[in-house]
Amino acid sequence: MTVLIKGGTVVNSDFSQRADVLCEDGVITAVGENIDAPKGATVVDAGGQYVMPGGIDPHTHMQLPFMGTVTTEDFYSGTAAGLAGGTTMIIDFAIPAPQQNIIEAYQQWREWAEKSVADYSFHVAITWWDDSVHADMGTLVREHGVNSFKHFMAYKGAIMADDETLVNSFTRARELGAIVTVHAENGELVFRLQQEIFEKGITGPEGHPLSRPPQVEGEAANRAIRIAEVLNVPLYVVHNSCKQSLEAITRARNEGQRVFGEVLAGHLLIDDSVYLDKDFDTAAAHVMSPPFRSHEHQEALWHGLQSGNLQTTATDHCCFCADQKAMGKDDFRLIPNGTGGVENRLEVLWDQGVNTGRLTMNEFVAATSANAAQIFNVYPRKGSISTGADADIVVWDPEATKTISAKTHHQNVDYNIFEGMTVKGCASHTISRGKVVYANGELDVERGAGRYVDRPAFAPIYDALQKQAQRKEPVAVKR
Ligand code: URQ
Ligand code: ZN
Ligand code: ZN
Repeated sequence: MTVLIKGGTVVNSDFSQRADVLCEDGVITAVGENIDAPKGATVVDAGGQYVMPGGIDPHTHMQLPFMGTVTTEDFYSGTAAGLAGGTTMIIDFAIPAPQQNIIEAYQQWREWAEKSVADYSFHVAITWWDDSVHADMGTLVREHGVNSFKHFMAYKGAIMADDETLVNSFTRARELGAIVTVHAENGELVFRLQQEIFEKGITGPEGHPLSRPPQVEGEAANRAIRIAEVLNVPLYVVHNSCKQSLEAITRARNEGQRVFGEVLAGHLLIDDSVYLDKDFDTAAAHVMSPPFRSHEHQEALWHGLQSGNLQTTATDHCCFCADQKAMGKDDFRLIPNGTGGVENRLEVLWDQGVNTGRLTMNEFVAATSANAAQIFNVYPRKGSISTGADADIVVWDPEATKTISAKTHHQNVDYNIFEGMTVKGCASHTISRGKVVYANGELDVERGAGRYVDRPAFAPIYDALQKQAQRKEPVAVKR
């Protein structure tokens, strides 16, 4: 399969250039002016458009069993919806139940993901601890291309990792040259506040944000940062929603600690007024954790992206339909937590980020693709328009407009948190592994065409430092 993308402007995270892009057998083989189309090539006219690395969404939950039900989006429909919005890779989560063998869980998710139509990878959650978890983390790094381990500091009584688990897992990750990631909310405080609020008689969705105030997130983010600092392991904080967690990350980064922050498209654009909607379905559709916050936090999060203290954007695509959300009709604690967005992330961030001047196009590429590729160690294979990179590309029409709606989206869910938003700038073509899979509003995907992406560990700093101690000479540890 040969595709020539002609007449566009290539936009990478670090530079832009007028250039054609030639893709052969799934790989970018040439980037430059006036490339002639080889015989039989598919030619995409990118005149007046931008040619960017396909989006990488580092935080999704396709067909996740959670809170007594399963998300409605599976790996086939979810990766297809991503392609319709210019996202060509997701990093999802294998989440073992407590006491479940972590490799068994990883294999289960690998099986579920075989139907994907775009590339995917997995963070593996550490939800419990014993010697087998210690050993299996090593197997996952060495034999399965896992370089990131997730820890939910919330969800007490389910998948919450206590401090002992955090310390054990963070220590092990450092030995293996892996990065640790956290869902930063203090699960004990959430549990207590949920009880108090429910017992006061607040049972509707409006109780959800009241039980998870920003302070609860700021405390957990800072705790994870301090533990990572003492144990000398790189840390990635997922779905920062508030000033408090951003301040904790900013302080650590200013002191040279290797901490990264993610922000969701939803948390940048949507505020907590959604929980006051009198319609249960509308309010419940927005129940996710951390919750949407008051407007002051959105501005702070944009500043976090602009300042470089937040590096990536994601969606935390975790979809439940109205009948599932209704499980919490009389008790907000039972509303399955999660919202969608994998199809809309790039277009809403372009509209509210680039069109408003908050972000340059290059910063947009960094925040939607390149930074995630670098942090999770798949750059420049992913996240770059360059010779030798995978041909995962989005052709972006800055003049095209669309109005987002659940009535027309490709996501398998009956609600869209960006419902009614009109955006200017969206994908006209998406190329996945060198094939045109989305063009002019139509998907042309193949079940199972997506591939699992191995993510190599970083230099096992600990081993290097151990050897250095024995050799008494400086060690140049490649990151
Ligand atoms: O916490 C998460 O990231 C998963 C369980 C999705 N749900 C959510 O509310 N964020
Ligand atoms: Zn989370
Ligand atoms: Zn999540």
